[in-house]
Formats: sequence, structure tokens, C-alpha cells
Amino acid sequence: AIQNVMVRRNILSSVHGNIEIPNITLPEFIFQSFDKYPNETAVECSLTRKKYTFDEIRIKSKNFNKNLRKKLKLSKGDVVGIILPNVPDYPICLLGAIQAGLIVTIINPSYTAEEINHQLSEVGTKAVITLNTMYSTIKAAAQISGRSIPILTVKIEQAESVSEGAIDLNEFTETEPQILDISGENITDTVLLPFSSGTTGLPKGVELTHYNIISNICQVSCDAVNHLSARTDNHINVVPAILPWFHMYGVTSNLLKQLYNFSKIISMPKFTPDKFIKLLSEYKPNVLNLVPPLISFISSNPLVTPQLLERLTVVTSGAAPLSKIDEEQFIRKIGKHVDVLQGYGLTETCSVVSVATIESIKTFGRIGSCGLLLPNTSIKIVSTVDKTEILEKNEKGEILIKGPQVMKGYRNRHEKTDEAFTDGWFRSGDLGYIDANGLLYVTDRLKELIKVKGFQVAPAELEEVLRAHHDISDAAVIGIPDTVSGEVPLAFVVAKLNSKVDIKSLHNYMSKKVASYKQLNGGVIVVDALPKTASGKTLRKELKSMYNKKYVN
Ligand code: 4UW
Repeated sequence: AIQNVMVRRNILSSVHGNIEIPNITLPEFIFQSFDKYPNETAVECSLTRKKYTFDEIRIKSKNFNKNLRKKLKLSKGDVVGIILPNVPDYPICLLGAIQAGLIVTIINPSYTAEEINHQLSEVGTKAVITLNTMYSTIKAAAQISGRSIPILTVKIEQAESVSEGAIDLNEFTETEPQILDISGENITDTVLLPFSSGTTGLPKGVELTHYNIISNICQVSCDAVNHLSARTDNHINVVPAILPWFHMYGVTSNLLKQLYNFSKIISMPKFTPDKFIKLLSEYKPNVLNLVPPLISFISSNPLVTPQLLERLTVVTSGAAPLSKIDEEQFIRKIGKHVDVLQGYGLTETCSVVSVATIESIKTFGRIGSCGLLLPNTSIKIVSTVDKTEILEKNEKGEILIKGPQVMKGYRNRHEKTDEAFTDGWFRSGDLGYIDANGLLYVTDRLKELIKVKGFQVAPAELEEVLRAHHDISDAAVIGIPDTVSGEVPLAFVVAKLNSKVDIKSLHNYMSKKVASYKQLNGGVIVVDALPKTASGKTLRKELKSMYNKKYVN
């Protein structure tokens, strides 16, 4: 039952109380109940129809684990990169590498060679898994920093011939070599390294452990929170995987949680409106994990008819704020029988911190909050003015988080890790408050981060790329609101002495350097100088208000 939020010593704790977290490794946790439906489809590609059963995922990932160690001589703590779109082989690679004692860094396959190289080198990656069709791009990316690493590749079509120099993934998943299972796994060992820029600076590896990830799956799967109906012989949760598995929301909520709960996952390698609509009509899902731009897409596209979503009962939304208007439009079109559950999460918290539940919606209505804190999760709200801890309900401050899902730290970045914690509390860099019912509201972002369609865009990264341009001496990037993407980056640039910045060629330059969602779609403004603090730090806030004064009002 929902009661008033518990407050003790300035700490706001979950109304759901605490649950027990099993003391086992992530693969053991995921596989523990796979033999309930061994021969049922676990993941199926909506385009190629390639599919794996629960048993196939378990067996192939075990084979992959052993071959990685035997043939590539990889050992405990080595980092491997997965640079794949959502394909059914993804969980085999992920769980296989983790079983081998390796650490997996998940990389966006639409990244440019330089972005891929940054992530590979930042965490010392020893091998990568990618698509066969991407082999030469990935090889070139790895070679930027002089790296020659084994590249395993996945074939989309069976008929494809394996690229010369690549290792066919099938060679590592079909047979089990003679090598003992690894032993001595500690559940506080790091297993996953997604990237996040945190509150400031460049993207860095976020160290997540077996325990972090298992905790988050247990937290969102406990009776009070789980929105999936229990699987029975007569009921299967059909869940499309449109959210990319290289992002935390995708990999935990849209992949691992679904495997754990025996959903049938329908994967889609790349979102396109027509393929998504085809997926809906062919598979009639009952649960959708979405981000706000996808919710708006469903509301506004006349080809997405309510009939296509007739089996839908639950939608989750996260990664960026869901506006009241967007939520209302969606409900108006699809029907009041659908629960839209907004959640709040960060890569650093292994994804989810809080989420609305079917019961909280019933009791409190649809009021644009990010729901209730998950079990075992506490927060503090800290004043942005004087850093005091705020006790009053409805009063805004920075959200500080404690829970078993909070990361160990940023890999090889001790200073950044220290900055991210205050007395053991993780600083989210988000502004928000808790109301009298214990519902969390995230109202603004204090940190530099820009969110485009729910993806992270770090201003520092774009500024570094801009400053490397031959006509630019200084640059600052801010996020501005956008009706389609939520936010888009806008750059202020200062030209070098006797140089002129040509905006068209600057856009062209950026398109070669960074992925498409990081493009300066908010525009470029050439200025004489950037406002700075006495110590030389750019005053982004001033740029924001300058922009608002000039262009918004
Ligand atoms: N409202 C306002 C929100 C919200 C938000 C996030 O890319 P990252 O690091 O991570 C994520 C993860 C989101 C997520 C994961 C799993 C899940 O089930 C779920 O809810 C359904 C969400 O986005 O970005 C973290 C930053 O994104 C913003 C916020 O600024 C946060 O620090 N953010 N969710 N509902 N803002």
C-alpha cells in the first residue's frame, strides 16, 4: 500500500521498503529460471526473423565465454567492446563475456571512427564484437590509436561471407572447448562499462557491477513495482526492443529485465517509422519501453492506429522529461486503459532510481512525476544555494542518491569519481523535489549535459571538436528546447584572428566528427568573445540567458 514518504535524518526512503538482493553473478541470476521455458523464443529480430530460445542463449553464451578465454586468451578484468545494434546475438555476447570474467563496454554503432576510438582507448579495450558489415569501419577506428585487436563479427544474413580478417561469431558460439569455468567471481566486480559524461566533462566509463545490475533488475521486478503480468502458458509479454541496448535504459529495462521475466523480445536494429509500424502490426506488443520523442511519434503519426496497439497495456517513459501534453495526447489517442509509467534514471545508477507504478497512477493520477523511489533507494534533496539538506516537501534542490544500483565510480578517473559523491551520496546533477505522497519530480538539469532524443550529448565533447577546427579559437555549447528531440545542441563560436567561420562548412566538419544526434541542429552563433569567470571557465548560464533574451522572447 502507498503511504506517506518516510523521512529520517533528512533522508527520503522508498515507500516500498527493502527487498533482498541475491548474492550471485549476473549470468547466474539471469539464467536461474531459464529452464522454465527453455524452448520458447527469447529474442527475435523483427526484420530478419533470426531468433534464439532461452536455452540457446544460455548454451551459446557459455560457449562464447569459453572460446573467448581459450582462443583469444582473454582473462579476468579485460575489457571487450560490443558495437552492435539490437540483434538477437547481443545477449549471447554480453552474458558470455561476463561469464568469462570480462568487462563489457557498450558502444553506439552509429558513432564515427573517432568517437569509437575514444571509447575503446579510454578503457583499454582488448577485443570487439561488431556487425560483419561494419568490420572495416571498426578496424579503422581501432587503428586511430595504433590498436590492432581481434574483431569478432555477427552476420545479419546467413548468406553473408565473413569479412577478411574478421572472426565469425558463430565459431565462438557453436562448440564448447575444453576449459574450466572461471572461479572466484566477486559480485562487486565491474562487469559493464557504459559511457556517461556525468555532471561535467567528457564521456567516461561508468563501472557497474554484478550486484548493481542484479539490484536494479530486482528493484524493478519486485511485486510492488513490476508492470509485466506474470508469464503463464497462456500469457506472454511481447516487448519490442526499440531502445538501443548500448544505452542503460535499453540494456537493463528493455533487455535484461525482459529476459529475467521471460518476455518475448522483438528486436529492431534501427528505428525507422515504417519498420516500427510493421513490427506493431505483426507482433501486437502489450508492453512498450519508450522515450518521450517516441511517445510523441505514436501520438502524431496517423499510420500508428489504435488498432495496432490494441493489446498494449503499459508504456514506460524515461531518459528525458515527458511533458504533460505529450502524455495526454498519447492517452487520448491510444486509450485510457494504457498506463504510462514515467521513470527516472541515470547511467550511473544502473538506470532506474524511481518509477510510477500501476497502483501509484491509480491512487494519484497522471501528474507528470517520475514516480516512487525504488525499494532499497533513498535520496536527499540539497539546496543549490547553500548546500543545506532540504526537509520540506515540494522544495527543490539537487537530487542525491543512495542505493545498491549506484555505480562504483568512473573507470580510471578517480578525481571525477570523488567529485560525483558527497559522503557516499551520488550527486545526480538534476534538480527536483518530492511531494507529500512520496512522488519524485525532476524539474531541471543543473549539469552541463544535453539530452537529444534521450541520448547524452556532452557539451565538453562538442567544444573540444569545435576548438580543433582551423578557423575557431573558442567555443561553448548549450542545449536549447526542440519539439521533436527534446533538446538540440547550439554552439557559440569565436573565430581565430583573421579567420572567418563558414557555417555550412562547419556543419560539414561536424558531420564527419560526431554521430548524427550530436549535430549542431540548434544552430551556430559567431560571437566576438565568450563570457568567462575570473578563472577562465565559460559561463554557460549566461549564454543560455543571452540566447533566451535574443531568440525566445
Ligand atoms: N525526467 C527528466 C526523466 C528522466 C530525466 C532521465 O543517459 P542517462 O545517463 O541515463 C538515462 C536512463 C534512463 C532510464 C533508464 C531505465 C528506465 O527504466 C528509465 O525509466 C523508464 C529511465 O537516461 O541520462 C541521465 C539523465 O537523463 C535525465 C536526467 O537529467 C538524468 O540525469 N533524465 N530520466 N524521467 N529527466
